[in-house]
Amino acid sequence: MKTTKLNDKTMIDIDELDEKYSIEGEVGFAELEEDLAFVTVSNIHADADICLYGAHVTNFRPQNSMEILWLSPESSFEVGKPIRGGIPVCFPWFGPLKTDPEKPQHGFGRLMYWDVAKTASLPGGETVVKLQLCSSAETKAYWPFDFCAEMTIVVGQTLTETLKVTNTSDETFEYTCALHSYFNLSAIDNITIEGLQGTTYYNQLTIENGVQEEELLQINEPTTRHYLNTETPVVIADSVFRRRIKVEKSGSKVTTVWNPGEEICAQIGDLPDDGYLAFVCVEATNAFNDVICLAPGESHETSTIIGLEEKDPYLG
Ligand code: TA6
Repeated sequence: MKTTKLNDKTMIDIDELDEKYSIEGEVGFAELEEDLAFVTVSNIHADADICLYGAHVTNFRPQNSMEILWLSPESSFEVGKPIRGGIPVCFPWFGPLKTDPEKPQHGFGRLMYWDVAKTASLPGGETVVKLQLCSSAETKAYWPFDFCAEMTIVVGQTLTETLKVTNTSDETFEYTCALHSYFNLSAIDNITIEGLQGTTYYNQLTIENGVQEEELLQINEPTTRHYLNTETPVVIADSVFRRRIKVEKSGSKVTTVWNPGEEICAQIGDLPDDGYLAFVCVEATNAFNDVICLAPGESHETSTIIGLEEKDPYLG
């Protein structure tokens, strides 16, 4: 029996997961990256790895294509620390918890093992992986509410990730969240981001609002912008990788764009000093003026859909 350490009390049985949820030639379970348990998906459309710790997609590579997501070569893969890169799930709060800044930044969703609820193969060849994190004594040490969070990941030509949160308690609660995707770039200088022109953003670094006048956003300085009241798709056009990554979303009215720039990057332990050159984060966020409030029994879904734009103008 092969097991992976979850925390002091619990172990994950990889063989048992394999028996219950693997799909021959398509879905498997493995300990990758030190001791963490992953779901590995490979189908006619794409390959993806999903770490059960954090319900964290670390790789997504459509067939005949390069990796879409960026994973830090210096990421820790250790219970208690978040994975750097891929798609961290920030839940049930985004950024620091205002009422208690001692609690972990971006919540505990990325710091806990999620259960496997289902795997399935769709008629079109896509693969569905459903993970679940419901309230427990462990989550209540951070946050007092009863909830059930379900992460549905569909690996196809696009990667669709949906976080559905249900209030299973008898009181109303609020939460914030983000699907904090890191995208793999040839270099930050080679990209433009389309889809945000005319949108008001909260600049977290200057603590003021601005409106993006330019049609194309270029990142040439540290950037933490939360674009407000926007649900439009964003395209990251990379002139050297010659590809356009399309990031669509639903259930989120804030789009966050983050790149730390050189100085801050050098201070972040799990990023290489020049790591800021290799990625940009474009995130489906619910925070700021888009806090989610759920009455007992209510649910909310936040989705991000990531893929390559079919028509690639770089390729003619
Ligand atoms: O989404 C942007 C942001 O909140 C930034 O402020 C920056 O700190 C980033 O996320 C990374 O946060 P992390 O806790 O993963 O280092």
